[in-house]
Amino acid sequence: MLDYQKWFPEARYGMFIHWGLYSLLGRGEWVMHLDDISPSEYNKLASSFNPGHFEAEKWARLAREAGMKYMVMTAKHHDGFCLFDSKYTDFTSVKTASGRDFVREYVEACRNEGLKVGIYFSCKDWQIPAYFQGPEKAPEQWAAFIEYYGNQLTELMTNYGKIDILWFDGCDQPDLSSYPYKSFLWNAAELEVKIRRLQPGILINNRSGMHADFSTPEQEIPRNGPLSELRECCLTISRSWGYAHGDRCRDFDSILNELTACACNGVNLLLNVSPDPDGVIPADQQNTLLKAGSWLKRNGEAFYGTERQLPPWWEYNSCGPVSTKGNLAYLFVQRYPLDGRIFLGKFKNNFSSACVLGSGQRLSVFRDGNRTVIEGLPKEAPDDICTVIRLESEMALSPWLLKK
Ligand code: H79
Repeated sequence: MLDYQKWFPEARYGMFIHWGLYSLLGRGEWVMHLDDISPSEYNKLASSFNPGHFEAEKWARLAREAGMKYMVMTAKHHDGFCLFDSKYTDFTSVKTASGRDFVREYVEACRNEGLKVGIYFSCKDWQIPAYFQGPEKAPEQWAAFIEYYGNQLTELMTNYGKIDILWFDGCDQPDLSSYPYKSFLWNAAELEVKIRRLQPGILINNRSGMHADFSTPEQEIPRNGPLSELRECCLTISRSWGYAHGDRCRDFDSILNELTACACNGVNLLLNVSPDPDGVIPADQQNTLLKAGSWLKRNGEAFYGTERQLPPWWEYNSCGPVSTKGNLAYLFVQRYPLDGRIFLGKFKNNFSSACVLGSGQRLSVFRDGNRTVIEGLPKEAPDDICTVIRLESEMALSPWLLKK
């Protein structure tokens, strides 16, 4: 890991926000494509996109209270509507009904709350005919499209102060969806030099053909892959990314499972919320996030900055999975023992001490042949959501120290 990347696994948890013109229709962010709405019809939405209750500060405060350390907002999604001021198009929130630069309000709110700032930018743009024609059928128009998109990136990288993450998406083209030279298609090499010059230390995801700082598995937590790679899994808190009527939020337990799985696998979690057209994050989404936040306040040490030192099957202990950090192991007790005893049959390490994370209550830990035994847990689980036990080992917890 390079120095400038080190904050990322420490931060571990971010808020993804899908919000734009499509939010008005309440059928997700792909509605223009899925409902086959023409640009001339779709673009009329801009005249009623004027959220009365948009307060970026509220989003950022919620993210902080939820235990998140960074945010990523859709500056432009596939529909091409820009939530920032652009010289190169009128199809922006600044030049339509609201007259507001939502990206500016958002970056300021992030900084006020001490959160790192991420910008999502879609290469795909359904407003631009050349995008559909592609570079082979319409080379000149494609070149102009690439210039347009490059200019907008320059605006985003210049006009909003320090940006910590650039999150590309949709960098494909209908006829060339399996085109092997993505970086050539999107002029990535040249743009990357410009972006990294304008924003030294920025992290760029792996979806544009640019040199990637981290990979971005979507809707799944990776259990394998190289130990050294920085990874961030993006998940929706409901079914949809963009706001959808009647889309119920997942319950807190399922989010807790994702948090622990990310901790155990050393993967960042970018959890998506879907503000309504008025700019309000639905109440059920807020509740789930805040519940997770209060659990993380007590147990965050087992989550932030953990490393994947253990093989994936390490998630299977009789009481629950384990995350690790240096010579520390954190046991997520999903199945709380009736008799106050826990057995671990897979570690070769000797543990020198054990305690309940959160309360600090000491537990006894000893070796019984090949297994580790933890004793002295109270009858009632100390944490009503999920108790975590902190184990200190004499040496680093590496896979080669495990029993086969
Ligand atoms: O921004 C979110 C998605 O809109 C975007 N990436 C995340 C972060 C994305 N773009 N493309 N894809 C995901 C893959 C394409 C999925 C599709 Fe579909 C399957 C497009 C149409 C069918 C998913 C399901 C989108 C609409 C229905």
